Amino acid sequence: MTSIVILISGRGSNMEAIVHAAQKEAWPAKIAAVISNRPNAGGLDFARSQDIEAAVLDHSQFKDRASFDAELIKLIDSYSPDLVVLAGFMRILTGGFVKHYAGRLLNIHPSLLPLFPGLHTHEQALEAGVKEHGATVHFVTEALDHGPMVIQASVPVFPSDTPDLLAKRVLKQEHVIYPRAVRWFIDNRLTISDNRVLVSPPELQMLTSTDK
Ligand code: NHR
Ligand code: GAR
Repeated sequence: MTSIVILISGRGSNMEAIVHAAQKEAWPAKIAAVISNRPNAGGLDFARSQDIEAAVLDHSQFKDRASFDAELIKLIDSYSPDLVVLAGFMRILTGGFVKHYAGRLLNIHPSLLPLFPGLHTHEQALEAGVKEHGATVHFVTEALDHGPMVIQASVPVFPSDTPDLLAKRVLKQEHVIYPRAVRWFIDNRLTISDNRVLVSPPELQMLTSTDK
């Protein structure tokens, strides 16, 4: 049984997609806890409704990033996870934290990395005038949004798009690729070699959506 801890900051729809996939496909995994750095994150209620332990560690109560991360490690490790999943978690993590979970820490970023790291990716994409955009699941390393990529999904960008419309189109694909990536991890199908992630047996690591 793989033990998973999911970190959120808000709505938690990616967390929900993972929980639903785990139930539907009867994963040999247990979501041991959902932890939010924001006390009022909507995703906490969903976790509780599924009888998943929901915990809060409010970053604003800590004097610096290092002390928050140290306490977060303690809290996460009390659930002995094999995998830690960042699902809309909005705090940059220190090198110490990232090292502690090396090879077992995943994030989903709403862009086709290495394009548009950081925040406000949909605005960045519209500003740049790209004709496709998307999302990336990657292993987390200290360099923000630069870890080895597990799977990506692309969506078209239309002239009539707004950041909100584009975000919705991307989010729908996030809910496809994040559960898939976590499932690959659970099934021991991922290896990192030379900063690249291989899936074995091979499967497409790039999905192309043509949704409006
Ligand atoms: N930490 C490390 N070391 N490496 C990564 O790749 C990380 C990470 C922490 C979070 C998610 C990431 C994203 O997918 C992530 C990847 C937050 C910020 C940010 O600037 C940037 C990227 C990501 C998450 N956060 C502000 C901060 O000062 C706070 C913003 C807020 O609270 O709204 O931490 O995009
Ligand atoms: C998602 O689009 C996720 O990719 C993005 O925030 C949204 C969270 O939605 N993550 C980041 O921007 C990380 N900086 P959710 O809470 O409904 O999963």
